[in-house]
Amino acid sequence: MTDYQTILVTQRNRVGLITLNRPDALNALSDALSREVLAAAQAFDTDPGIGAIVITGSERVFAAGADIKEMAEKSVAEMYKAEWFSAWDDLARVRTPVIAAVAGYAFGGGCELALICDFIIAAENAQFGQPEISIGVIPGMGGSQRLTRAIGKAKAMEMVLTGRTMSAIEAERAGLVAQVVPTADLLEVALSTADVIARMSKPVAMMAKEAMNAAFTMPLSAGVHFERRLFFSCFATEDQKEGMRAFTEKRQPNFVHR
Ligand code: CO8
Repeated sequence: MTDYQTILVTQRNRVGLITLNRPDALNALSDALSREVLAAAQAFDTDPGIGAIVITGSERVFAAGADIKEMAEKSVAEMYKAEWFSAWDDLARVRTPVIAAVAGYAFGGGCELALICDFIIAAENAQFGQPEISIGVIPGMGGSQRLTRAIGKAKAMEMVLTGRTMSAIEAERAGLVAQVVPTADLLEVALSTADVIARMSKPVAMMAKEAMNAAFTMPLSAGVHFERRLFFSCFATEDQKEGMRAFTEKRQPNFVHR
């Protein structure tokens, strides 16, 4: 596999695992890290042997935000010309399902990275926050939009304006995370959940993800129409035939991911 400096990349069965690995900087999202995460995710996305991706950090920290030291002295022109952090926009375009497995701090860009993923599984020690305002900026990786869609205006506005932290329990109650698990079990639960997804038909899982994401960009009638077209498209796959045949023959389907 490619030699990465800021992440670790492994594979278990049909699941690709990306581990943020800048322990000395609490996994701060540097420019290099953002490019490496994108490269690894895109490589998994086009790998027929991969059906789901997990992005995680360490037990102490998912990511403590964008790299403040790297950003601090940048000019507008520098950031504008480089379209700073556009790699994260490209990560949102990865079509394979992506799970964020979050333990410890998920602050600023760390929280926003988790929100870019399709859903979040949190450890009991996870803490979410958008503290950018306390260092004189605002969320810049989609937090103002995705956090608001995830948990509604009241809590999102409170978090972004005060910079306060949200515990894993509150995050589950608010609908920010799919489930909270004991910290020691986080990775295993995330990988097992990803494994369930990865055993499904990959093109159909991609279509499901695409249809779900349309809910965030389309009005209801257009979204329902879009879903119906994708539903019909499932019938062009070998896996739809296999899935429905397996049901009638009372056996497990053997998907070929085509
Ligand atoms: N960037 C760079 N370095 C960091 C960051 C960071 N975000 N967070 C921690 N570090 C470094 C510290 O500087 C320290 O390094 P050193 O040992 O060299 O001094 C090391 O990691 C350990 O950190 P602490 O000593 O602070 O550890 P604590 O356990 O005391 O505190 C905290 C942990 C509470 C997480 C604390 O580190 C903290 O508050 N970090 C910053 C959190 C923050 O403000 N995040 C938001 C950053 S801004 C952002 O994410 C905007 C995203 C949008 C960008 C879009 C651009 C287009």
